[in-house]
Amino acid sequence: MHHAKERGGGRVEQFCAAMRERVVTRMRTESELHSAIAHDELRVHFQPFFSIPDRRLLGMEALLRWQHPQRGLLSPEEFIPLAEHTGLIVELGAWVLDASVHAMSDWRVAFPYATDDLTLSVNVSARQLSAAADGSGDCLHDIVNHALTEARLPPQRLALEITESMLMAPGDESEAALLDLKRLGVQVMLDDFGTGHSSLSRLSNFPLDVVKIDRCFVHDLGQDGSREPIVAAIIAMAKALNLSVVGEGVETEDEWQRLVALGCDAAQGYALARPMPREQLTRLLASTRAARAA
Ligand code: G
Ligand code: MN
Repeated sequence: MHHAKERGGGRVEQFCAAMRERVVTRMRTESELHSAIAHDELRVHFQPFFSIPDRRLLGMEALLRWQHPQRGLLSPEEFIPLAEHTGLIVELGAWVLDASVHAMSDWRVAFPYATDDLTLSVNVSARQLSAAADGSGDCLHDIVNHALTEARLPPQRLALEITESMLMAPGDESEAALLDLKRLGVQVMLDDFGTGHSSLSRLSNFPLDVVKIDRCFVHDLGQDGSREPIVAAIIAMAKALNLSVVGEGVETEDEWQRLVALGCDAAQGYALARPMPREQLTRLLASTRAARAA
């Protein structure tokens, strides 16, 4: 009896200890994230995307990384949900915009021929879009405008990646904020398309430029025929709406070939290029310039 009771109590205690640890880790991560900008621990990596079928560089997506002093290089999945939850995403998002727009601007100065028509895309979260409505700092329109002006980047060279859910409610403040941004002259890309709840009427009413097909539909394309009709339908729909289509998450030559056959406009994925630090993309642009000059 004595033993059984001890074991039972032990389990409860173990559970409580694990919960405590999770809460403590989360609180520590949150406070560390607060100071990550000041401590210069944030990095932007860039993942190129390419035209189909000629594999010409079209642009690059800015992807946030956190160089944590103890835990190493953290990917967004490990801290963005927390940043969204606490509202810190507004500050982080502004930092990413500023850092990546300045990088793009420097590349345009250093490699004018290789970069003239490239597009920089930056992910934007719903919290960023609705910020400032509650009086907490600048609105996204002002943050984007300021970054573009300061870096002297033409607005058309910047694309904001939003998700389907951000297009959902017509007439709400986030729609007004998006239309404001659009009036600045930036492009708008619909990210991870097909996974959210899209309203097709919103899709045709809102002035989008690009649809990015979520990688779950691209995965195993060519091996597993079941998703091909979905991809074909998304491409047909995008063309009918005069939007450009990017296939995300291309990991194999097979997947690339199917996107070529289906008439997709562009592709992004590990098979083409992985996200890379700024210096590595600088080298890529330098070699593009050499190739063009040759
Ligand atoms: O939601 P969004 O599409 O913005 O997500 C970008 C994320 O996808 C980045 O973290 C990037 O590292 C990852 N990613 C980019 N290309 C690939 C790929 O080919 N396969 C997989 N599994 N992930 C990818
Ligand atoms: Mn994206």
